[in-house]
Amino acid sequence: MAVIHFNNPDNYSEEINPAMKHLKVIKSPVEFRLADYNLKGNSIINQVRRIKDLSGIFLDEETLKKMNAELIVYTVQAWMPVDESTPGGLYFGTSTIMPGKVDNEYFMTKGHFHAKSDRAEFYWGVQGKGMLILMDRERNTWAEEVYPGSLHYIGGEIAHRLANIGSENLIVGACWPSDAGHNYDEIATNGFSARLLEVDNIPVLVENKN
Ligand code: PAN
Ligand code: ZN
Repeated sequence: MAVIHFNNPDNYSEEINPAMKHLKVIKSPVEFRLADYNLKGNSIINQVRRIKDLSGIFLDEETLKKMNAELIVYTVQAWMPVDESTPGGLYFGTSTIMPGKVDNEYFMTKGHFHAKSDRAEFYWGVQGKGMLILMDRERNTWAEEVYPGSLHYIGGEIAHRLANIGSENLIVGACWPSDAGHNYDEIATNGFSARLLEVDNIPVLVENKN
């Protein structure tokens, strides 16, 4: 019989034979702490993306090169309770995008299609002000406003990227299928067909000529 690994948010860890859970009341191994919007638990994956990791993403490469290479642009926390490529499983994550700009382009995530490209995803706004930039396979690009409580269904075959348009950290929750994977190459090569730029103090989607 399979043995599952059980870790609770206080770093408590033990192995429980599933049959032994009968009638037990236990804590989930992971907690989304509402006090600071941190994912707490033993199995959380933490990713950090700095200025130095984001060459080729922003329009103004020259300005990017002059910025502090170590400056954090965004972080991701994820709970991946099953192996990648497991059909039918789910992952939970939070993305935190810092306030800032490269010239007049808001700090944003790399953006991607899913590798299994028909896999959908939910995003929801937790804190701050942002835009979810979306692009279909015909390269039509549009954006949805992100704010605390906003809910976003990202269909399969839709590339997605988050930008922070406010002055505090933008925090966004996400839930996606464990077998979705990430295809970054297509966006790295062709970009989105529009960029979110600050024009006269407001965010505007501007056709990407590159
Ligand atoms: C999110 C993203 C996260 C970071 O969890 O992975 O916002 O963006 P990039 O992956 O484009 O750097 C998600 O969409 N997962 O599928
Ligand atoms: Zn995704």
